[in-house]
Amino acid sequence: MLTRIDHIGIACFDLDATVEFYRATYGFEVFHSEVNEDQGVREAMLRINGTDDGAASYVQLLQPTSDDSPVAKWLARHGEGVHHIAFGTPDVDGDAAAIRDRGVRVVYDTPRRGSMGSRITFLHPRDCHGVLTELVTTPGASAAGAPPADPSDH
Ligand code: V0V
Ligand code: CO
Repeated sequence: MLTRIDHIGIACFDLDATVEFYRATYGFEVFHSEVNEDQGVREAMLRINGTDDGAASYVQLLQPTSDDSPVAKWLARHGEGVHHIAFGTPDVDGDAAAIRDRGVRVVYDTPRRGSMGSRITFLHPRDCHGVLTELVTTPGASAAGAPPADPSDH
């Protein structure tokens, strides 16, 4: 099941200015950034810490790329702020199916492509006490814990 917080997604109007705020205020650097046209976002992942399954926790800053995207709709209604929380799991397909069986609406029939080649799906906020909730499986993350260090590193 869900093993950790993968990221907190934050909607912003100006990605570069928001990245600079996080850098100047907290010292967080951009670990990865990409445009995801399917999701209608330009995003930056700020890496906060490593975790024991070999993945990490991030702040995900999101600027919409189109006016009809979920993040644009959210910004128009609420302004900037926390948009979603994402839990990490080694098995997004299995967990989404199990959660759907408990009566929570899962937004996609099949997980879609997320940041850094991950597979993601979302749970409807109206079924989750007002929180848009994402499930994410990071490629290479392991249910059994982090893989042993590569001996060639020594
Ligand atoms: C909408 N609602 C939210 C919300 N967005 N509540 C809490 N947090 C949010 N972020 C509420 C809204 O207040 C309404 O509540 C209701 O849901 C319907 O809202 P709507 O504006 O009419 O929106 P819909 O129905 O068109 O779409 C809502 C859903 C949509 C959740 C289906 O936002 C969606 O598909 N989200 C998943 C995709 C996404 O958000 N992508 C951007 C992040 P009332 O008024 O009815 O009570 S991309 C990402 O995270 C990536 C790439 C990654 O992590 O790798
Ligand atoms: Co996300």
